[in-house]
Amino acid sequence: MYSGAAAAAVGPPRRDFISVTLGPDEAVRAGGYSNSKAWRRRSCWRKWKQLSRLQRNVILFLFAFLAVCGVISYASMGEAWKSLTNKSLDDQGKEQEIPGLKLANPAVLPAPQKADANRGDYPELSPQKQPKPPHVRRGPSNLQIKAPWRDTRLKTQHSTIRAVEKLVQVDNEEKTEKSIISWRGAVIEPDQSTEPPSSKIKEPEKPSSVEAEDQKEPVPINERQLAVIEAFRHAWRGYKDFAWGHDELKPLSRSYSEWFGLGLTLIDALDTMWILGLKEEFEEARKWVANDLVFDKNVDVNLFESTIRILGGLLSTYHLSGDSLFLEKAKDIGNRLMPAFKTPSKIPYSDVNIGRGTAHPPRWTSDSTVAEVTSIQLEFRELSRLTGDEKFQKAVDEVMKHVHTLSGKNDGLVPMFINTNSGQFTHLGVYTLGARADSYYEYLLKQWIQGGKKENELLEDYMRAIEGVKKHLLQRSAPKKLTFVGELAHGHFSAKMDHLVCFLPGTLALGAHNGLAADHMKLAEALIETCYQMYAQVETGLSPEIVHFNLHAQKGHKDVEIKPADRHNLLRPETVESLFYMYRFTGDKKYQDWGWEILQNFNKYTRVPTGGYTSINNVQNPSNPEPRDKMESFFLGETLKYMFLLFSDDIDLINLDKYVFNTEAHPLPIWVPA
Ligand code: DMJ
Repeated sequence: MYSGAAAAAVGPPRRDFISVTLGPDEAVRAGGYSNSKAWRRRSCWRKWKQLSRLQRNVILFLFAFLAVCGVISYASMGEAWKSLTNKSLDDQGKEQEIPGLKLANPAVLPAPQKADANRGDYPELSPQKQPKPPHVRRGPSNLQIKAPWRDTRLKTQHSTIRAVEKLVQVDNEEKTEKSIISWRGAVIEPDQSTEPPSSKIKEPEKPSSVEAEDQKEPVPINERQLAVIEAFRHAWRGYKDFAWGHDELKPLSRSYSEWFGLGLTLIDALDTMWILGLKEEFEEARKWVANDLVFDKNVDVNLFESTIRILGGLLSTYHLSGDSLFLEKAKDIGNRLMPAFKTPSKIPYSDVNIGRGTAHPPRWTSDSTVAEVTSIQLEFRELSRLTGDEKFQKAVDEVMKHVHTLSGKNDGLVPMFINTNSGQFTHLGVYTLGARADSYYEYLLKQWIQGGKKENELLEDYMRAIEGVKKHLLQRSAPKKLTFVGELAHGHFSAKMDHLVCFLPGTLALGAHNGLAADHMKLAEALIETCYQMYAQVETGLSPEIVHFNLHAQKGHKDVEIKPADRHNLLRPETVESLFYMYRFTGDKKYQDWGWEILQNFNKYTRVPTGGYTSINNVQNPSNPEPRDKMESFFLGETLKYMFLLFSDDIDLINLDKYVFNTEAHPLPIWVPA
């Protein structure tokens, strides 16, 4: 190899060689070799200078040409690389493609390192790191309901109302955490599920409409619903301030009364808070249930009341929230109520000591009330389905089977009492759809619906009973010709109707919705008009406990007469309950308007400024309705819940093809939803 250094050492090869002063490395050069960069640069420059102008130009041209070629080929290689990459991604997509099913999102494969880096930067977005409170377990997926306040349209309205603020908050939360299915402090992940522990008992199937329903636009909360929320919060404030953890609020004396000593109002109100979207209140109440609700108490409770309010309330709250705390508590109270069934006839006693595990009838009799022993079935059957323990369902089914076979009915109408020793009806000959018999009829239909419309005996008994009502108890009043349900006592018709009977239009409508005779709906329409008139014809616009209808027109008399002993109002739910069903099934706005009037009258005559609502003694005296100083737990459990649902246009807010309400307005799942 030739080098300038070597040439310099051996003598000038070219004619214009110029001798130069050597630098510090002469000694090396004298020895022959140096690899210093400066030396190499200088040597190259000398060589370049030695070239002719032509040679230099040719070389420069070649360099320029190569540079241009390089740029062009780089650009075209980039394109080729890109299309190659895309092609391979497309190919990956095709591999995943199933005939007839198009991938919603084309495969995009970010550089793995980058993805990892992202996870590191934003740990809260990492799916593995979703916070998961330990108490939360999700109920059956088909039974989760959405919070009713999701709609973003509400963001601009009613900014002063906290319910709406919550709505916005929750809506925002949902935007960031897509895996959350439900709200309320409970982060619920789609992969969590609560399986009934045993398959011995029927399980609900996932309704096919669930996915579609999940994608529906949420229905905004309207003004009337907001008014219900406001009323609830006012009632709750009174309870919280003066009766927290006790059974009922006494809003005037700002204290409380105890019945079972089990926080009845709080438990009855749990699922209402859920449905109304009152997150904070719900969480507070949940804490009380977790820390303070103890059933191991030496206390006598009424089997029916504690089943429909406590067991029913806990079960429905479990289904809505998916929070296993409520199921655990439901199991506890369910087990403690079981001694009631240890009777000679298996017809349960009315009272149970839940601490001691003993049961007994009332002191004065060994009879139980027919409505009571036949209106605990929805709850105990559901408890069996959830726990896999058949004993609950067996006990209550036995009661129904027994009552099915009993003599003493009148065209399907049952007497009011049943003896726990003999298992026979007592006090024969008196038939009513009011107190002591009412929910027997309601639960015939609802059990049939709950069980997937298969239990024919229940349907038979229900259909026969409605025929009995038509035959023996229906009459028309004067002057307005209102259809009403009276009573029959030893062959004598009485034009007396309890407000309690106003559950019937709703139940009839529910039956018609489930395919029963169309004339049931006609009857429902007539009866709900009557129930409304029981409010509208009264001075305060609130119904008394009992009315008597005029059968003959008399000058200056309305259809509705009220006896002094019956003119109290306990904030009962039955009429608004039926209004809710009627509106759901007909869409006729007049039912909402009637309910709205009732709510306004509750606000006018029963609202206590310091918190809470009170029962009143005299619905006929607007200037002094005589407050009774008691807020029944069903005002929060039922009345306000049905009001809220009545004013809603969202049929999926407790969809009646998926849920059946117990007689205390606690929704329980239909096992085989339509
Ligand atoms: C509630 O406890 C229940 O609705 C029951 O069936 C009847 N009485 C009250 C409400 O009025």
